[in-house]
Amino acid sequence: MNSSQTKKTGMVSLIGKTNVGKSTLLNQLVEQKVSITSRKPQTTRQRLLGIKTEGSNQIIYVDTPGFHQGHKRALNKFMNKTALSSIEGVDIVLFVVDALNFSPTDEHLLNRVPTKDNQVMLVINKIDKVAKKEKLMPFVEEVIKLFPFSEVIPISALKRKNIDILEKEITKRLPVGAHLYPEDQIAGSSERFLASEIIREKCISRVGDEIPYRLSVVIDSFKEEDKLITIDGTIYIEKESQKGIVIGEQGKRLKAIGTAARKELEGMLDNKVMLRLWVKVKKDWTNDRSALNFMGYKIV
Ligand SMILES: Nc1nc2c(ncn2[C@@H]2O[C@H](COP(=O)(O)OP(=O)(O)OP(=O)(O)O)[C@@H](O)[C@H]2O)c(=O)[nH]1
Ligand SMILES: [Mg+2]
Repeated sequence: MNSSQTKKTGMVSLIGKTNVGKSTLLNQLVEQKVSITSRKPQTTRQRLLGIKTEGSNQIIYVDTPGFHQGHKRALNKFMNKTALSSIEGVDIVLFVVDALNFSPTDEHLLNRVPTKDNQVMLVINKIDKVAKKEKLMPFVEEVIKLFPFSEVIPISALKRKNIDILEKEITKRLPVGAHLYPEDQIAGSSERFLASEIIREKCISRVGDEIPYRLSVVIDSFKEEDKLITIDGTIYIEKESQKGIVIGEQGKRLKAIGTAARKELEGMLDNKVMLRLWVKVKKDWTNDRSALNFMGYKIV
């Protein structure tokens, strides 16, 4: 048999409420960091791809912004729209929930998942946090009443538990088709975009709980020379008062953000990196469609 005839390729979307661990799971599935994560909600803002090719199988995972309710800014609408549109046209949907925590927001999103065409698996994440394991079964029984899931898989993305079982179930369901990406490609995003995300991740973990929602990073220039990559980036926030928070006393916080980002970028790019960061105000950008476009959140 011709080997091209036996090739299998599938698109697999990771869908779920914000903060359930979709990006952590994506990184585990492709065994590389392609999507930033944080303990704060609304971290992922765009649709991101992570690709895994093994032998004749290629799985293209789609990470999505976490679905959330109660926020009405243009950025929130963009994120929810992006999440919902990522359910369509894929071969498999992984509906990710936090173990023992199924809220009206999860149910609202589940009601938007079509029951035909897709194969939808229920992925119950963070089982490492469940002290009383006997509580898991009644939880599963309640959730599966709501939707004809093709499979239920309890996992811990953080502790890499049952990731192999999940992968096996996905592989079983891959349709026959030509591969869409070269076999050594893992991230769907450009290095430039990944750099902006890594800087944003370092900001998120170093500022309070509100600023992450109001902060975005734009790469102004990304220059590759023989032994050095020079990256200029701007951290945008919405108000003058937020500027001081990002910069910190005597510039200490910005320096810490820059150092942490540079170290990770050097590992990712396998090169020496010079990173220069600026902080600027773009008034009310999260609620301004043209500013969102400028930040790379393309509203079509
Ligand atoms: N205990 C535990 N924590 C986890 C697990 N998976 C993810 N987390 C944590 O949950 C938090 C959110 O993880 P993310 O991967 O950023 O979640 P997300 O669903 O991508 O979030 P959004 O992009 O905001 O929708 C982080 O602090 C993770 O370390 C897990 O299996 N167990
Ligand atoms: Mg995420």
